Amino acid sequence: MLKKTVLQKFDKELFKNSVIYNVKTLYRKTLEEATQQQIFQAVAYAIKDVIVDNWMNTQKEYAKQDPKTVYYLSMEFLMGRALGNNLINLQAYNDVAEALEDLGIDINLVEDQEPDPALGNGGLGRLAACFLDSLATMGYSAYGCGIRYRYGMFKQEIRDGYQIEVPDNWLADGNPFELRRPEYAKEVKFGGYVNVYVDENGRNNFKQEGYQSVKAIPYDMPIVGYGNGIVNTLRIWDAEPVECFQLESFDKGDYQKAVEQENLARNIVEVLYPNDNHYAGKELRLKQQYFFISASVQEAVEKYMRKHDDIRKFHEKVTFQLNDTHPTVAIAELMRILMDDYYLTWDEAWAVTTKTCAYTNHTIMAEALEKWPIELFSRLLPRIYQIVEEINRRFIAQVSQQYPGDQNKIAKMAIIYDGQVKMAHLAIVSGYSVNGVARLHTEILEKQELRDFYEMMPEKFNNKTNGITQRRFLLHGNPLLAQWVTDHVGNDWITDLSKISGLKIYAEDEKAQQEFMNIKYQNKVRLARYILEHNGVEVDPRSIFDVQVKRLHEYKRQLLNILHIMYLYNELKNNPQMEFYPRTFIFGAKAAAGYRNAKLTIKLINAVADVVNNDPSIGGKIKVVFIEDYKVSNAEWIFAAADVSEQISTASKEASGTGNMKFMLNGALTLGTMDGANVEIVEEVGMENAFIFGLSSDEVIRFENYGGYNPMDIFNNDPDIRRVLMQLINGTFAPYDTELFRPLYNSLLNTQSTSKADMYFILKDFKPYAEAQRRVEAAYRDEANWAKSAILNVACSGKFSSDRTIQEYVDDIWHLDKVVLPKRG
Ligand code: 26V
Repeated sequence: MLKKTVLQKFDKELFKNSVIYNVKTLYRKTLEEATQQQIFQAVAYAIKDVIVDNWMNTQKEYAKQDPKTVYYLSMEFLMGRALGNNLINLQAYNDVAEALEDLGIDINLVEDQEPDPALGNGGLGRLAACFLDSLATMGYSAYGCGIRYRYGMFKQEIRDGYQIEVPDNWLADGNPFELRRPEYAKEVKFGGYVNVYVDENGRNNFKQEGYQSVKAIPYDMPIVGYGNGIVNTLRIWDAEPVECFQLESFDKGDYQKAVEQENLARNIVEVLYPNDNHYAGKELRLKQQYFFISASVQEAVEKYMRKHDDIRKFHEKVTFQLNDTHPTVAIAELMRILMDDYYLTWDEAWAVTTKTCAYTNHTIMAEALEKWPIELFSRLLPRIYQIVEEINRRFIAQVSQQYPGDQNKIAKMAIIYDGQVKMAHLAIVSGYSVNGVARLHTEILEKQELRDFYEMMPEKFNNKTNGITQRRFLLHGNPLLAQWVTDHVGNDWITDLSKISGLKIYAEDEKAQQEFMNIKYQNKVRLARYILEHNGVEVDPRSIFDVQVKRLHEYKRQLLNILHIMYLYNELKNNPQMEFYPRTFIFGAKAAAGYRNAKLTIKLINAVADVVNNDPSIGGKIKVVFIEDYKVSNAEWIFAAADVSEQISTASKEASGTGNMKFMLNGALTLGTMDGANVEIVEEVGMENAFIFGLSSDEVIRFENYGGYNPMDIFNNDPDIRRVLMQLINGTFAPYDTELFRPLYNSLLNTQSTSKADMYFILKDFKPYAEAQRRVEAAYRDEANWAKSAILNVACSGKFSSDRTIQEYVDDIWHLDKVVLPKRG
């Protein structure tokens, strides 16, 4: 096809020719005739051409150097668009933008043609994507292993203020960056029964029979390291029916089975479960888990055996990181392969497995804990269930030995108990590492949620505070600020974010402050344009942009935010002359499709927006905007434009948060509780450069354990709060249906609802929040001081790079070897 370019020396003419050539051969068109989508495809293929060279070279070098490899096993990878990110990491973004300009093409429009690959829900999936970026950039051999969902996270449309879920057919135009690898297909078996045969050596051989199977086909996506020529692989598995029958020889049973197998293959990778933090116990979900895990583990073992002869040393070259409990069947699958395919004894297989698997916990929310009914688990995965039973039997024996006669310990710690398989317990018992995702979160795991396990095996527990990639969330998302940072401290921050601390000396520099505020203003203009285009709402870029973007969940307390806006609106109506700095409240959030209160909160936000935005009597001082379809691509613009970062979860509930870090990196000030990584953010930047309020996690946990909180007391004693709550049920924001928001009212006050009243302490934290918001306003009025705080936030964000996080995983858990590619000519 085309002569290959070497990445360091970008050849503009060659690239332009490549785009023109691709448009011709892909679509039989000239550039002038091609659609925007076709131009995107042509550009993407031209870039892929460069990437594939580096990809081959990297994998060849890995084969030669044979470094230890991490397999990051995850049900979710929230990658976001690839084109812009690949250009950034190839250090070719500006060159390509220029080359396209020569052709009369705007790179932004080309990027905008790419569907946002949204194979994840929220924090957990986006963290996986940031980790892959860091692993490649730092030269570590790594695979991401996941599922190639046909439909990713639904697209959100807002109609009449309600969320509508629209299917996300992200593969409709094809994915130019992926590579189908049928030669690495694997068979995955479900159901049937297990027979034991004694072989000629007198060994028991376990064989699954009468099963249905699915063929797993891997698709590889390149993960481009920044400026180092390294390209790792995200391997996502598609399902196809196994082709194994001749139609003539079908008897009735065979035919039935063939149809069932085909349906299994069709269904299994159809759609990402759009639940975040809520376990539903769906059979198809367990099928998805075993499907991608079995294929990934099989491939990891085969790849290892292609180069090594002793499977007993597998753990010296391979480690599996389990992204939450979703991939935990990997433990039993590895045991199965080692025993049934490689004839290791139980003890030998256990020795390998327990040195290979490590588990990350991402939430303490009880409703997210995965517990599979024995009936379902053993029916779907009969051999895997046998192995889990044996792990459980041996573990219980160990607990009984250590705590003789303590039945309660067994009840609390068993892997199989009360008719259920508890995946977190399996992961903790069978892995060599258990980590939380922020210091506070890990402490809560050790002292509360996983206390029994921590006491029994403290050496496994460790903290890995999350991080984010500055390449996507500053260099790509905020080019103006990125350039400004580079102008002041050089460009080392791109691969070593600790270098950004060099900005500290400019925090009080008047010129720097003005430049910073000017950049923020331009980013606010960019977002305002997006909002006008997509929402039809006009917002003033001179107002304070106060932003809460994240999944919608009661514990994240978007409801607190909107109730406070209702309160502010009441204040302004009461006293139109009061001092009030204009504010734009920006929300973005998807709600799980079946989560009633979450969806109703979206409706409430939009209902309040309708009233407030159209009330001339407040003179446009408050604007409320709900950004439709919050996703990685618009997130980049939102972070860049934010003044205030709302991180207001009920203390103890948000394991870490990573949005909080993206805001900080972009110079927004945190308004938040002492929860998750907020604690560490404040530790880095200083209390005086953030707005902290509300109950502490200890206080929340004390109320939860010992009672003593009654929201009705607050309702009765505080007229401001009472007024706001009454407005939920008197038609102020829903004159056509006064009962519309009753469930939200009930969740705060009423014991009619099934759960406790105000479980998330919204009323308790309301006045402290309002007071913190007053501090925000006062601070913003002092522009120089605000700029100083904002610059310090950027300067102190170094710790929150996922590069730092990954280095800690490497040092404490994975022990990977760093790979440096030899220089190429
Ligand atoms: C959990 C479940 C439970 C079973 C059903 C489907 C499903 C899908 C996703 C999840 C993940 C919930 C956990 C999660 O996303 N945790 C978030 O992880 C972030 C990265 O560590 C962290 O920053 C957030 O605080 C935490 O909420």
